[in-house]
Amino acid sequence: MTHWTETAKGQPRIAIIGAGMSGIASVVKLKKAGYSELTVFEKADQVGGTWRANRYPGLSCDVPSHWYSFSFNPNPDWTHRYSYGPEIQDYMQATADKFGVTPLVRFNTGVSALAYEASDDGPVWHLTTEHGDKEIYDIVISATGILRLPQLPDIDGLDSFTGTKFHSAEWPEGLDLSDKRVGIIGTGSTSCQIVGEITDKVGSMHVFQRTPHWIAPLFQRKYAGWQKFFMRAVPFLPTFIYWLNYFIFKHTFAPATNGQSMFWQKTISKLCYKHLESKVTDPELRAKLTPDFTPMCKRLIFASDYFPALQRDNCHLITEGIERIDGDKVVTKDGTRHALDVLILATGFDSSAFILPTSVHGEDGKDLAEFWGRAPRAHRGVTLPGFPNFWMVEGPTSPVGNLSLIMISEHQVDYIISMLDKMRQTKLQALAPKQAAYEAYNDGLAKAAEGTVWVTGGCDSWYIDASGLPNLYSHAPHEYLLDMHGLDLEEYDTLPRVNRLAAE
Ligand code: N01
Repeated sequence: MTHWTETAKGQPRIAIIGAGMSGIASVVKLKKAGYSELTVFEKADQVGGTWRANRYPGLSCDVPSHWYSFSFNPNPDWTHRYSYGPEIQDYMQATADKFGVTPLVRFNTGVSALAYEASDDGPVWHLTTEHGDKEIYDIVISATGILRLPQLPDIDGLDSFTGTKFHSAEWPEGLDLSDKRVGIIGTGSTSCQIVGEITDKVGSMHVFQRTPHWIAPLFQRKYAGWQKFFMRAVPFLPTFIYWLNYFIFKHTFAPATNGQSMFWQKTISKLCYKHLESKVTDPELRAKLTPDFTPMCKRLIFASDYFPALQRDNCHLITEGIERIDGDKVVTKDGTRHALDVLILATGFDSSAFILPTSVHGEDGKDLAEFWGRAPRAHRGVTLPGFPNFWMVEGPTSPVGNLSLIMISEHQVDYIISMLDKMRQTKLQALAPKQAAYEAYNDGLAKAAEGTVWVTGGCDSWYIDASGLPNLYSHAPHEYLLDMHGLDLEEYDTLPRVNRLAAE
């Protein structure tokens, strides 16, 4: 069989795993670049990824709406400066429909295994679905997202809780919380959104805090009709706002986190201190809510309704630490037994999973889970040594602080397209980064990480993996965007075409 790079049409068979924001961006951009043999595998029955899965009350995005948008589908009709979850999910669905993504998606079809084979006809990936179907692809793009697998706390007796218990990402449909005694474990971004939204609607709210987090105010506002009118009427206004948000982030928040600007680190820190001081008047409560690490060390929370909710008469902040769960009670280390009807586990996600636990085997059977261990890395966040033609969107070290993940995904897809174009032009059959290039890239990130607030700030967070370093991009954000537009083939092994074609 002729390899796709040697045919006139030059169409690789591309499997994309996941129909969330990265999967949608992949399809739209690949189609635009002329790649049409696309199949998307989605384990659920809808597109949307994280915005489909998370349905908890108060779900919203703390990245501004006009920036948390696809560059190819600006939305003048966003109703709020920071969008709520259902509106983002509608936007994901509408984008997938408008750009012809939906018909390419195989819903309710998770991928259970991927195996690379360097056959005589050219390298291929064997893909096995959860239903046992086996298919062959030239290229596999993992677009499975980062925070996908719920992380449950290791608490004695958790399984035997006799009330209703669930992780925040598995919110039961139609759950009625009125008059209920509700407990929530965790005080990260998710918990703050839930607590801010439901406390005035429940019987009593019990917030179990292990570590206080810094919280900056969220300057939320609803867009007026005239603002939406201008967004629609003035060409490129949403695009201008998109880039303006990036510009502001690049010159304020980014240097505050990556250690390049003490001025911005102090300024944002002051904002957090002031928010706490002005919104929490009781000194005892304020002391309990004051972290002992530098703001932004853990992912900074943006929320304006959390502190007011905590100070309602029906809300209790519990800081004694959980000892065990006994029947319908959470027992804290001071011996107090907190009786609850509902227990919400807002305890975060496994941030080291990425595509795992899907079995992925590369060259010579190289096992991705073993290769990664608990500290996954990739070359430029996208490619992996020993895994030719297996590429990731939102792979390891992809997040650039609080930069819009949609923006990052789009640039990574551009990088993927540049690899495909190069393969087509030069008739390369497979690309995988050289081990040395991969190591040099990640050594550079590790070195830069030493000066970031994620490391120097004195906290533990989901950013930090088993390597003891953040699984984030630690240089300045514009460097990453530039990286994604400067494919350097010197960093890559071009296998195995070298052998086969050279022999011909
Ligand atoms: O999870 P988290 P999240 N006993 O890992 C606590 C994104 N997001 O779901 O701090 C007791 O931040 C844990 O305590 P500690 C965003 O990137 C974005 O809230 O480790 N407590 C912590 O308080 C965010 O960062 C938006 O001491 C336990 C909490 O659980 C990421 O998702 C909105 C415990 C987990 O916090 C994850 O946020 C929402 C235990 N055994 C989320 N185990 C946007 O707006 C854990 N905890 C875009």
